[in-house]
Amino acid sequence: MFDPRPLVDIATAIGREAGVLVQRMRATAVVSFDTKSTATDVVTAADRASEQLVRTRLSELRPGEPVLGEEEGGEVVEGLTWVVDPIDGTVNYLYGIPWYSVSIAAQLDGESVAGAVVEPATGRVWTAARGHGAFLDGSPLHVSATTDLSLSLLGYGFAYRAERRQRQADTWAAMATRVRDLRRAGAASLDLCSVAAGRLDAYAEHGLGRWDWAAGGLIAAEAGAVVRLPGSSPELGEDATFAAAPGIAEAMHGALVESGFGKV
Ligand code: LIP
Repeated sequence: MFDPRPLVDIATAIGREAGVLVQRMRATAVVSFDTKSTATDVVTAADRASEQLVRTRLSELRPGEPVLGEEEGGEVVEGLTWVVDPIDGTVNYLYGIPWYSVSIAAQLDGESVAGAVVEPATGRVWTAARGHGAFLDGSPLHVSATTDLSLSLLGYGFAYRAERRQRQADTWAAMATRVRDLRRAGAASLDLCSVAAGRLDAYAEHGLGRWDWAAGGLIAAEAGAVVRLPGSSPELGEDATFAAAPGIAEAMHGALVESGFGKV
């Protein structure tokens, strides 16, 4: 019987090493950056250094297994693939906002079976192995018990392209009167972990990379969340990521659709 838990240990150990590196780079040098899809879509030297470290360590500990990373690319193949976001929440990192992560997941035939989301700024580590629960620093995680949409806290995000951001803003404006409040924290992996911990009751965003949701989506699901990954919920949009506490998942899904979320 396949046991994914040793893969969590590897993701955690390497994620911690990469976390130390990006913290040191943040503390000792001006954060240099380039841009990618738009002027606001940045990549720092630390993103690149972190991914290089993760790739090197995976080649040592898991020789021959493919890696898909945000900065150097790759592809998901049959069998095991490591999926890496070297710094998730790069804009937060650039501004010195301590809400970013190193996210490492192991996927089997494209489905996450193990994941670790490391918070370099605090040392906290979120983990999950498929079928074995989700944890924050070893303590079990459970989603919130909320059942009232109007009292729920909804996390969300924006794309980098301005024309899509306006449509997304219209959706969030429509949702603002249907939930308790909204939060835009800037790191998808940690937004998904926040749902797992009951710090958010739901989270939704379009346009994430596999590396953004690969570990956090598993952690949220293993903590009891209803999780819809890109391609699984056409009503929310082909590139939508959705996670919600089960008590409000259906109502939140419906409110998002009514607010135009599926058409942004
Ligand atoms: C970020 C996500 C965030 C999203 C940003 C960006 P990155 O990932 O974590 O949720 O809103 O646009 O995609 O680029 O920092 O790895």
